[in-house]
Amino acid sequence: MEKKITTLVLVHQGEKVLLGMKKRGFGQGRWNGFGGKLHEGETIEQAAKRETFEEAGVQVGELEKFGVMDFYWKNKPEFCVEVNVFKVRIFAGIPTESEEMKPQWFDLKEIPYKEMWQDDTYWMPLFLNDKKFKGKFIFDDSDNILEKELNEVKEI
Ligand code: 8OG
Repeated sequence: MEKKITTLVLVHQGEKVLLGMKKRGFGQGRWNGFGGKLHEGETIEQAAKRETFEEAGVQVGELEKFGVMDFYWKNKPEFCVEVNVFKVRIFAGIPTESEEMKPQWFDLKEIPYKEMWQDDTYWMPLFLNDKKFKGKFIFDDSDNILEKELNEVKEI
């Protein structure tokens, strides 16, 4: 099994959440939090902070871990992406466009789910209500969900 460990950081302040339009690579054309793969020797938290700075130009304070999910593709059974989801409430700097991401604030009532990964529709409401979760999703070749498992948990 080839497992890709990744991070995902969402800045959530009151009625707003900061998302970025992914301009290139995996997930291109979708709004998402900030994050990516770990560099050698990095912890998951270090990678989450580094990626958020590189992609959105903001330095984040405390990271709160909210979720862990495993993603599989039916036609690629030996490959798995683990996404570690963090919430950040405090940051320094001004969200700035990078080569990879174009950041934008969204009102919680106007989250662009149609332009996001399908699974976000399921876990984002838990996340925005401060609920922790674990999940597993299986996609087809077009990234449509074939199977899902999502559970709220007390501790992550
Ligand atoms: O480094 P790379 O561009 O491969 O990082 C991929 C980013 O996309 C990383 O932050 C994790 C995130 N991501 C997935 N799958 C999903 C998903 O299904 N939903 C969301 N919201 N983010 C995802 O890799």
